Amino acid sequence: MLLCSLALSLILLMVSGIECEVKEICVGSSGIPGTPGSHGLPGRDGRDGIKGDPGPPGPMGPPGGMPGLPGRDGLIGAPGIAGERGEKGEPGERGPPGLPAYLDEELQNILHNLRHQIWQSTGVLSLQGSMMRVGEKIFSTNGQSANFDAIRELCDRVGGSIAVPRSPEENDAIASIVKKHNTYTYLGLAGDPISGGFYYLDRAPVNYTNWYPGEPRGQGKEKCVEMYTDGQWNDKSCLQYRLAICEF
Ligand code: MAN
Ligand code: CA
Repeated sequence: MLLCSLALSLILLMVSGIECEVKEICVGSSGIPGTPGSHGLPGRDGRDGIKGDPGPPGPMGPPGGMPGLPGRDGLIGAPGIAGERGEKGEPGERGPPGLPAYLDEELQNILHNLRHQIWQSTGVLSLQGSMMRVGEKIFSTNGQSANFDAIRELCDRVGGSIAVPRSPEENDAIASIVKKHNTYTYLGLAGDPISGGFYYLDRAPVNYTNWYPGEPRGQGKEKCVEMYTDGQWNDKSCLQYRLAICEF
């Protein structure tokens, strides 16, 4: 203990700048280390770390909140089905005058094609034997038989009239159809019960006949005329079934 106070005194003297003489210097062995001091106080908080990733969405909340605002309009839908056809409009104003037909190239083309198609169709129908052409007239049959009124209606319906020959050539043409089908036909003639004479259906008097010898002998009671397979005529009741032949 003495050694230490001397050493300390020496140090103190040197620090304070006071000169003095120290005559004794003591040297000893180091003592046993002291026990460690207690822990210091905790340090200050460090700086904030970097921001973390966003967390997963939370569970749906309980119902009962205020309804939200209406959403925006949706996309335009597919077009609807077409409406019913409207009424026909008023005719438009008259257009400017066209070209003379012979200078109208388009019209001439149409006419040329029409003529060609008619010519082809006529050829095909003639080959098939389903039409007989005599001059301007065409005779045709559907091969079926009916009474006089039904044949008249059939021919009217297709834009023709019941066949009636007005010349030997026309009579031959009808006769060839009758012969081919081996069935008598009615002609477009009507008997007048009063006069006993026969007329075309437009009431004009007949100017060509081909009666079978002795006919007409129905005395106004047989008001229709049939054609035999040899082309000769007979006055006959109108309710028989005869081959339907029309003329156009
Ligand atoms: C039947 C009918 C008559 C016809 C005579 C001819 O009676 O067809 O229309 O005049 O035969 O004999
Ligand atoms: Ca008769």
